[in-house]
Amino acid sequence: MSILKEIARIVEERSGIITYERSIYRILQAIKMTNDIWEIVSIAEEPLPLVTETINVLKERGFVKINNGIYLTENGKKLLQDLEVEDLIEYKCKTCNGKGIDLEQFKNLYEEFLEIQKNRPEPVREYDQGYITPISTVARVVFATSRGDIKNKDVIILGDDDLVSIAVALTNLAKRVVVLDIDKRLIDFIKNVSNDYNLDIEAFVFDLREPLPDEYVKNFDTFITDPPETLPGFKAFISKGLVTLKGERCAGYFGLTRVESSLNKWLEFQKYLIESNVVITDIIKDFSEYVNWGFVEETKAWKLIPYKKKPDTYWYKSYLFRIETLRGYKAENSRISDEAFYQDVEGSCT
Ligand code: SPD
Repeated sequence: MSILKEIARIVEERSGIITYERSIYRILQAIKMTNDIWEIVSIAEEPLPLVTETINVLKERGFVKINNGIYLTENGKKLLQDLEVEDLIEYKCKTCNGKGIDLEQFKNLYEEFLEIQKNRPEPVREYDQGYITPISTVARVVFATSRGDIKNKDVIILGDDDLVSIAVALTNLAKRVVVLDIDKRLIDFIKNVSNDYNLDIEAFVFDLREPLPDEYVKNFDTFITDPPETLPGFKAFISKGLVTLKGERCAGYFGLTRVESSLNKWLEFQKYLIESNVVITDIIKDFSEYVNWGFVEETKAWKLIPYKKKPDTYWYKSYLFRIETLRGYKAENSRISDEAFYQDVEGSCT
């Protein structure tokens, strides 16, 4: 059995996450490029518990040593040579940072948003919060605008610690902006900004586990959300989003990570979209970068990492997805059990 296969088998057995030889190869690539655990997870694009378990096995086999970082031993360096492990170089556009949009025309909007968000409420663990950088929020809105989903449209945001509602309203393009969030601190903040800047945002405290009241059903052209990454959590948020849409050829936006979801889980998410008769029109890698949240020491990730150091770069990123409803699409407006929001084996950042 090849060494990659052997390690993959052990990691899969211990972590409970499907592990491929390529998963181990990618982690070796990442270790070749950086010593920082958070960066390794980010570069490898495998769920954090799979990465940390792989590092445990590599350490047991004498391929790496841990000293406030992950370092290859002489044996480890030889392993990389034998496997001909290559660097993973991203030839990303330096102007748009890979987002694929030009923000030049929205410079003023960005500066205004940057100022407004300075006093925003900080993320709390209870609601699995963790917001994206201001530039990521503005880019999301500009991207949706470029796809024709904002101008003269009724837009709803389901869960909004990213303050997307404020950025949408600042464009002055949407017909209507509605935001629902369980966190009263956020809704109060958005309402105050809306009053101060005359933005006309309709903001309500609402627990998305509950069925949506009639006034939000079939009333919007576009929904934007950032779902929890368990399968029930994803279904819950996306089906609620679909319920809000007026009909066929309406759009939805959401982010998905590789830190908390393996490609096998992505496949489950995509199967759900197909079953719902919804099509993915766009996927953009690392579109959103998350500002490191204050409660990292309370998370499963903290317990799993092999040495304790807080992240000092934006390591947690999500891909941006755009979907469209097609004829005969299905959406469910039911009550969702709390199970939806529990972490699965791949999650670690709550
Ligand atoms: N609690 C850490 C940050 C969680 C942010 N969740 C993002 C999910 C993207 N689908």
